[in-house]
Amino acid sequence: MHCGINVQVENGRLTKITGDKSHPVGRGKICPKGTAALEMIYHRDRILTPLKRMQNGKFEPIPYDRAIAEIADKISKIKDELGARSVGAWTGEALGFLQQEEYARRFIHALGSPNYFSADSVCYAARHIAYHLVQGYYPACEDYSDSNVILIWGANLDITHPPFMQEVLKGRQKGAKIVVIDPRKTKTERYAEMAVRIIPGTDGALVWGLINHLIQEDAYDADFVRQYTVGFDDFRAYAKKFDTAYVSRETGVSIDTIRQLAELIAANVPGISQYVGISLEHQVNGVNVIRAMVSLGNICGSADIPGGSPWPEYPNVRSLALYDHLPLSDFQPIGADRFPLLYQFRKQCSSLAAMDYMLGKGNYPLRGCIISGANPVLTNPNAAKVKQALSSLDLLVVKDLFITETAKLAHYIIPAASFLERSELHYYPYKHLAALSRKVIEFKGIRNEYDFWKDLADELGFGMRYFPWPDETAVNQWILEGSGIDFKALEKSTQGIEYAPLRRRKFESIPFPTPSGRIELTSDVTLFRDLPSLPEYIPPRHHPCGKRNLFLLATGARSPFYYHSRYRNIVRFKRRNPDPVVEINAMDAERLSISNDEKVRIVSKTGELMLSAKILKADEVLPGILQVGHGWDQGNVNLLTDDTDVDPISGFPNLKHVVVRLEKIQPESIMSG
Ligand SMILES: Nc1nc2c(c(=O)[nH]1)N[C@H]1C(S)=C(S)[C@@H](COP(=O)(O)OP(=O)(O)OC[C@H]3O[C@@H](n4cnc5c(=O)[nH]c(N)nc54)[C@H](O)[C@@H]3O)O[C@H]1N2
Ligand SMILES: Nc1nc2c(c(=O)[nH]1)N[C@H]1C(S)=C(S)[C@@H](COP(=O)(O)OP(=O)(O)OC[C@H]3O[C@@H](n4cnc5c(=O)[nH]c(N)nc54)[C@H](O)[C@@H]3O)O[C@H]1N2
Ligand SMILES: [Mo]
Repeated sequence: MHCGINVQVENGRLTKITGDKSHPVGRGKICPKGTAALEMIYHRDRILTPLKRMQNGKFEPIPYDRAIAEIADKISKIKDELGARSVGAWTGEALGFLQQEEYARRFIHALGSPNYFSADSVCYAARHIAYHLVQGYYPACEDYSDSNVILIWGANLDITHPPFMQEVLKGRQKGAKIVVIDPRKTKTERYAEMAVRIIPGTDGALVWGLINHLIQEDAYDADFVRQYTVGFDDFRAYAKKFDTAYVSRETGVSIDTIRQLAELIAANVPGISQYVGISLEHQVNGVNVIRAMVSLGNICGSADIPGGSPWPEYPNVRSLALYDHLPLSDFQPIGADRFPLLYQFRKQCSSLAAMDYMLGKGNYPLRGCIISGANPVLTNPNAAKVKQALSSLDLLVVKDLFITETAKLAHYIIPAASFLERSELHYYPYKHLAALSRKVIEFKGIRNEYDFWKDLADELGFGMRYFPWPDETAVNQWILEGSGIDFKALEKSTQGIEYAPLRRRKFESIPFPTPSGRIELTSDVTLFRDLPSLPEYIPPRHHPCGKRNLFLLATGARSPFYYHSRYRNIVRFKRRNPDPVVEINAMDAERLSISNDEKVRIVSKTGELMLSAKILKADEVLPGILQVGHGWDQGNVNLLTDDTDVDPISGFPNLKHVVVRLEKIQPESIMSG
């Protein structure tokens, strides 16, 4: 979350990490994972030398230079035989979404391949597309501290985004009402005025119901809508379908609660802010549901006002990516045919489609892949297929701190440098701040991300042209050149530098950054193939909810101690959170005579998994819903998720309403009981 931290280094070794009270993000608070970075960085399992998988399947150490030479050689072979696009690069959540990922994008384009993948195929890109379609920007952190009502949709900010939660709590202190919409009780709910338990996958119906109420009651901001939006007539006509009775049937939320929520919003227009969590992206209707949510905020008139949804301005910095010079769009970026918006808006190839290309089911073969900072065997849907696809490659390189489930499939494992072993630029667009994090330690022989891509590029003969900078400091200076942000000042500043003053109500003087220059309640379909002009709600195909032993499985609710598959090797965390469990409502457990800690089997269309049951109180989760966290190597929930059940616009997988059967391990005991 880019929280400000202070690190103490003694004789070249980190000794302490504390929150930096002067830093505008986090203000000195850090989560358990912040201090645990020490244990992660000096962990005895950390890989300190490159490894090569031998014919007998065992990994042997190999000198770094030799590893780079062999990898470059294999890349060249694939390129000569099949073309550069048969090689891809993939970066994960551990590297963030700016500078570090741009090295990989730059490298793969310089090689001549359009195929860059990242965790973006399952995170963030869907909301990026949705927000940009409606208003042309993504606010990240809405102006919670000055809001009247804060709607938190399918997110657990208290655990997942502590800096944003601080803003929410500031708002609450000033009287803001917090509403949490979630099928389960969360830590964030402690602060909520209203907790709305919703059937996963049905948020779209609730949003439209709220929109309908606001319009029917004339409680929306009609002046703003008239002056600054397009498509309102169609939007209003469509909203009429969502009467309270229908919405209640669809979402499982009572008519009273829907009314109460609608009235709360109506009474507090325009000071409405929202947080749209990952759960919305992991629905098969994700982009459109989020478009509807963004539209709800906009008809309230909350765009770019204090207490609403700010329109951030970005610094005018240089991009390391080569899309302007080497677009390579004619080379069929993987997934761009099926999910053109994913490519158009985020320049992302679909990592789900990549698996098909690896398995020979794409338009051309993908035979080589370099993965850094990701662990897709545990984090991408349909884990069995991911494993099979990655194992089938001619070249798989994994750069990581540890031998992960993904690294085990690699031909070469390259040791990674952690975030404290690099220097990089950070931007906080909602605060208009730029900051520089410093390299504070070094492990002999371990190359950071920039050095690694540069080394490979040098070996392949395009280093001089595309990676000319001797080190990351030179890269940082180049990125900032001409931006007005002074590198020297940034180096000295611990709190970041404001790159532009915060301004509000910019739409009064400049058009919104959409094709029409207005908020687009409907999108111009001719621009976007396959996109309904209205953000329509398509009910998820199944509502089994508690019928016999059929359930909807939501996956991936975050734990405070883990970050996806990371930190599982931190002993004190493992002790508190030792095993994956399946959460189940007490009434369902009783109905199926399942007791706490009992091992049960979960079966989906894709696979099956045995886990211990954790029974939640009847009011802590809706009946008919199961929840399992992701990132466990033993008990990988992505064995159950389906890579073909996707949002047709973003290509994102359904990870939040997977239909499953729950079975007792000995079925005869159910029959006799
Ligand atoms: N500690 C920790 N923090 C993290 C991460 C981590 O792994 N660990 N990961 C980071 C990343 S990459 C991300 S993307 C964010 C995610 O952060 P958030 O968006 O806050 O996601 P979660 O914490 O998983 O919370 C999702 C909530 O949605 C609920 N939910 C499930 N299905 C539905 C549904 O259909 N509708 C609604 N309304 N709710 C639903 C779940 O019960 C759960 O409580 O967290 C980031 N922060
Ligand atoms: N079922 C289900 N699956 C999900 C989700 C869900 O909710 N449900 N959430 C999805 C989401 S939102 C996301 S963002 C993805 C995340 O998916 P991934 O990006 O695959 O995330 P991680 O498991 O955190 O993998 C990060 C890897 O990088 C390594 N690493 C740590 N620091 C560094 C570094 O500095 N350099 C390098 N090179 N490596 C480093 C870690 O050891 C770890 O192996 O998971 C997705 N998967
Ligand atoms: Mo994510």
